[in-house]
Order: sequence, then structure tokens, then C-alpha cells
Amino acid sequence: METTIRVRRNMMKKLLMICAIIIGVAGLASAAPTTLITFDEFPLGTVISNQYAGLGVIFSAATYNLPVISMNGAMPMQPILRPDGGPSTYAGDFWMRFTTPVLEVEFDSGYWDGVGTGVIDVYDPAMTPLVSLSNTTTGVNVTNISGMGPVGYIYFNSIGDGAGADIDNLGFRPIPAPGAILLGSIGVGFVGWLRRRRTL
Ligand SMILES: [Ca+2]
Repeated sequence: METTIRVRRNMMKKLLMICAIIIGVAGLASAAPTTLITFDEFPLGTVISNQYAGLGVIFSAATYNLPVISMNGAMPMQPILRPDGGPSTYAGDFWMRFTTPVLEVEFDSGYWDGVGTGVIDVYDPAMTPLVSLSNTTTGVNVTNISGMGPVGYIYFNSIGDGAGADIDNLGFRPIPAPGAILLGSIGVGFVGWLRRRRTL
């Protein structure tokens, strides 16, 4: 009787250990840290192109110039990133390209004078259009893009708004790197190997 209880207790311990290892491995493979860019990283007036490439995003010009780090007193957390060369200071457009496709993107934009005046086009890594969004509020609008698979490009356009709009607090979650997936598989394989050896 006592032996049976001891065996059961050992089995429970092993099961708990396996669960802990699997949870740890899954965490490694999926919970890549979310990157946040606040545009306080470079001095005011910096023309932005590939300065954030190391963090996973490259900016490029569309109709006008490359975007610029700038102040905008109407935005709560200036400095911001504003389009440049358009019809007015904050009105213009630019591209964002994620060097590693992202599963989630969020950013603030504003200050919008009208609703639905912005153009926020989202593309997959092969430039296939996923969705075309706009600002749903006046003032500061928060755009969250998720649940539509890997995102590779975003086109931002504030030309249609009264005084234009810029972006701030760009956060994104890249697809886990092959390294993390490999680590995860090694972990799962290791648990299997331990189980076959009856170590676990
Ligand atoms: Ca900022």
C-alpha cells in the first residue's frame, strides 16, 4: 500500500517536471519580447530610414520625403515621427517595412482633425494587401493590427487630414526567430529522450 502511494507520488512529481519543462520551452519559443519605438531614440530633426533596422523596422519614402523625428505639441508623448515634404508640416506619407515579419503591430497616430481621414494600408511580407484601415477617432488614434498572419509592410498616409498626422509609440511582436523555434524543438526532443530513457 505504502509502495503504491510512493510510486504515485513519484509519477506526479515527474509529470509536474515534464509540464514545467514544456511550459518553459514553449515560453522560449513563442514569447519574443515586444519591441517598442518611442522616437526619443534619435535627436529632433533626424531623417529616419534604416536607423531602426536593428530593432526590426525600416522606413522609406512614398510620395514625398523620408519621415523625420519632430515635436508635435498636440501629441501626448512627443517627440513623434512625422511625414515630411507633404502639403503641410504633419501631412504626408511613408512606408514601414518589418525586416522580420510581425504578428502584431500597434501605434499611436494623430492629431487627427477628422475621422476616417487617414490611410493605413497593411500588407503581408509578399506585399499582398491584408487590410486598409483608417483613424476611427479624432485626436490620438491607437491602431492595433493582429490576428491576420504575418505583416510585412504598412503604408501610412495623413494627407487627407486637415493638418495631417504623425505616428508615435510603434510596438510590434516579430515572428519567433528560427533560433528560438530550434531551441524549442531541442527542448521538446530532450524531454522525449529523457522519457524514453525513463529518467523522467
Ligand atoms: Ca514619443
